[in-house]
Amino acid sequence: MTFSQALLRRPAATMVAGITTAALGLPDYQLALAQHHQYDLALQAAGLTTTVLEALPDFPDSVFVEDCAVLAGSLAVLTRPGAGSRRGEELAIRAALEGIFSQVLQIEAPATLDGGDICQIDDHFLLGVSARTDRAGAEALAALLTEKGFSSEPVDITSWSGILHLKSAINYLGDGMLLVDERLARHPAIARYECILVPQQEAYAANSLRVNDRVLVPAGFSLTQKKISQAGLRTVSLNMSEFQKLDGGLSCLSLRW
Ligand code: CIR
Repeated sequence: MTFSQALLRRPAATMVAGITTAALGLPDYQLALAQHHQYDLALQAAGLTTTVLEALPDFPDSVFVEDCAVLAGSLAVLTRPGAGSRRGEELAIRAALEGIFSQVLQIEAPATLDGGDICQIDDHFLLGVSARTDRAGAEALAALLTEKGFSSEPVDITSWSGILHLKSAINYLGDGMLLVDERLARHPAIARYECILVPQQEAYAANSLRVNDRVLVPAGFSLTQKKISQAGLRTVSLNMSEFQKLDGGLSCLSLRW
């Protein structure tokens, strides 16, 4: 898939109050701003035009825009985030998508869905069912995707402890290759692809991001970076420490199309 655009949101100073399960301490806001800027530049270097929306101080986790929408061709689906404190972020992104996508639909209450649970593999979507995305949310999205000619299947991750979203553990690298947390490699929805396994001590790096001719990899995960390079893909490493403190990874910081 070739990407030409990305939508980001500037971190808010309130991000220090974001939801987290990581015991890595509070994020340093100034460092987060600098890392966010480097991320923006990395997308631009990969050929994307980026739009950075204003910070939303009322929503500490709003920098993780990926969770607010799912993009599929000319369709944008606003999500209904599973965490109560994040509900409303999706409405703040609507205007930015309406000018671009011919159809902007919405996951309706009481279903919940986070974009981080949705992994697109060419014309097929894996729909993570998690603590954030419920079955009704996955089914509602599946129905909208079917109408647009995409196939999908649910992947229940509720029994996999320590994995927030499906894409915390599985990301598509293009050319039929999945980057997968090694603990999940045997899942039937995953095992049918060529998998690059991420060792458990580098689990955070399973959220690396293919953008056009390169893969963005979080800095400090050399085993995973080497495996991706050995698969013939160019890697670019980015420091993500302040977002990792909030359980957020490279894919979470943008919507791409
Ligand atoms: C949250 O718990 O919702 C945020 N602190 C992190 C969201 C990360 N988003 C993603 O994986 N797509």
